[in-house]
Parts: sequence; C-alpha cells; structure tokens
Amino acid sequence: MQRAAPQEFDRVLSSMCTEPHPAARDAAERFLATNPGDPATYAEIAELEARAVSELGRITGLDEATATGVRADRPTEAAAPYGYVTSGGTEANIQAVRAARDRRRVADPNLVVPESAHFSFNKAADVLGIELRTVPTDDDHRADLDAVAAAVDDQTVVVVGVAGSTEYGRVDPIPELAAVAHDAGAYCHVDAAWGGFLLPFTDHAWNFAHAPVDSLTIDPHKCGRAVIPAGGLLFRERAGMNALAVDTPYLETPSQASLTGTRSGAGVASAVAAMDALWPAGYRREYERADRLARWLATELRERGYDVADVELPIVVADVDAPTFERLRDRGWRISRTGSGLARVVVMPHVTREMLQAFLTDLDDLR
Ligand code: 0PR
Repeated sequence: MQRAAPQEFDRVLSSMCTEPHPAARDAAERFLATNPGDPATYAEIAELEARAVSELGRITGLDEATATGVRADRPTEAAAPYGYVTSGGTEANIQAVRAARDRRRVADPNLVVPESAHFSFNKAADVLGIELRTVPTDDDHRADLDAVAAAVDDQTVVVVGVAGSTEYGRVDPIPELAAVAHDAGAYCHVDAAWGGFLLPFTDHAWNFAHAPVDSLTIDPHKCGRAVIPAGGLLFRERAGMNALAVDTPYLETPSQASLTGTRSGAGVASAVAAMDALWPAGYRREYERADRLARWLATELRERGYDVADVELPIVVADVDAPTFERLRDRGWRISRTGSGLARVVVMPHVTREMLQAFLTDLDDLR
C-alpha cells in the first residue's frame, strides 16, 4: 500500500498554519508520548509548559503588566497559574469566555464581539449557554466602539477585541474596548490567536502592558511556528485560571484547568523550542518579510485593476471575481474567501515571493 503524504505548502495561500520550525519538529517528536494534562506523572513536560506560559507572558506584556506576574527564575510556581497551552485558539477563546462567565456570576450572561471575531466565539456562546451579541465593524473592519458600547449592559460578562482578525488582519481599539468592558463590570478578552507573534513588532496597543486586558489568546501553532496543536491562553490574574479549575480526585495533581484532559506534550514542547529559537529576532525578521511581501502583492494586484484592502498585518484581500477564483483553485491554489466573497491571501512563513509571483502569473493567464 502506498504511504499517505501530507499536502505540500507550495500553493497554500489560505492557511494560518505553516511549516513548523525545525527545532519545533524535533522537540515535538521527543515529547510525543507525554501528557501535560497529568503534570505529576509527566513532570518534564509540565515544566516545559510553565516555560511556554512564561515566554508567552513575555511576548504579550504580562510580566511587565503585573507585579506578581510571570517570573522566569521560578517558572513552575509563578508562571503556570496564569495560563496554559491549549489545543488552539478555539479552546482558548471558549475558556476565556467560560472564566469570565464564572467570575462575573450574573443571571442572564451575554458576550459582546465585533462581527470580525472568529467563529470560535459562536461555539463558546453555544456550549456555555450565553447570549452572543455580535456588533457591526466600522468601514475599515475594526470593532465600532459606539456599537460595542450600545450592546454592553449589566449582564455582559466579557467584551472581545480582535488583535489580528482572521479575514482582514485588523487590530481593534483594545484600550478603548477594555474601558467599555470595565465600565460595565465586564472582563476584556483579546483574541491575538493569529496576530500575537506579529504585533510585538508594530506600534499597535494590543497586549497586557498596553491596556487593562484580562485575558488573551495567542497561538504558537499559527505564527509562532510550533506544531499543531499548540494554542495559548493567558490571564492577567491567577483568579482566571482558578475559575476554570475542577477537582481531579484520583490524579496526583488535585485540580485541572484545561478544557481537554489528555493533552499534547508535542505541542507544548514544540512551542517552547520555537520560541527559544525565534523570540525575538527570528519573529521580527519573519514579520518584516511577510509585511513586505503582503504590501508588494497588494501593489501588484492594484496595478492589475483589483480593488485591494489596505494591508495592516500580512493578509491581502482583493475583489477577484468568482470564476477566476474557481479557476485558480482548479490550478491547485489554496485560497479562501471572506464572508462577503473577496479573495484572501495570508502571508505565512511558507509563502515566498516566488510563490506569489507564480500565483500572479496564473492570475494574468486566466484573465
Ligand atoms: N482566533 C482567530 C483570530 C483565528 O484566526 C482563529 C483561526 C482562531 C481564533 C481559532 O483557532 P484554532 O483554529 O486554532 O482553534 N483562524 C483560522 C480560521 O479558522 C484557522 C485556520 C488555520 C484556517 C488553518 C485554515 C487553515 O488551513 O480561518
């Protein structure tokens, strides 16, 4: 029988996943049979998870933001309670909403998100039995503050801001959203699942140090170049993790805060290895490369007469018509469309200028 092989990355322009860093691959393989869900039995991977959380805290301004925050010298004791490595952005977002609901304790809870928010918040609302209030974005696809303020009330448990939106790569006005949330007694969660490893090299205000954000999603398995599954959830305060913890009577460890039980040690170990290899210089280099490429592609498309959205983080959105889009897919290009039907290219680490040049050549050919 023929051995199954994964897809090549050479025509993938739609994905937020990418080639893992070689060190991440290697670490994943070594830790394949470990379970950070049982830290007393799998102590080595538990220690690596504390390091992952500590590193993620550094990247997101958490250690600057809290006096009692992550301390690199005693990672297991100090850092671990503030977050964990999830199965991805979906779990992190669900858990952030769950923690907010359980800390807020209102009778009829709701959650307020801009329409640019990822569909994982629809899942969160559904599984947690919370009303989802989706509010319009402004003309540039960012959360509209007035609309958010109008949707929030005394039953709101959390207001979500997106820092690097899935469709357009936009960053919401996070400090202002946090103020709206806190005025209503609600928490503020930032979804930087995709943008978290790009934003440190921009001027955006998005993290724990820039605003009184309560929780944040940042996924090593997207721009962090870890293997799948490695997402990240962080809280400003230990109480966030405490809200998620359930008793685990027969384990050596007395409680567990993650949504899933058995978890991937491969994901955790690879996240640490990738961040050790790339933070900060490697991530900066990649951000600058992707930013240049995305702007170049946008210019090339505009010169061909396409309407192209302004590039903020490296995602390019253009009005490629449906028949051309389908023919590009027939030629093997993996591209996706926004909800309103525009073509979308995500410039991830595996996307090169040669690839984009070949894409443009096919596009010219098909017009
Ligand atoms: N938050 C944001 C801002 C996201 O973009 C995503 C995923 C999530 C949360 C959820 O993360 P997980 O998928 O890790 O649970 N955004 C992409 C999407 O759903 C994910 C993706 C990845 C899509 C690879 C395609 C693909 O090939 O569109």
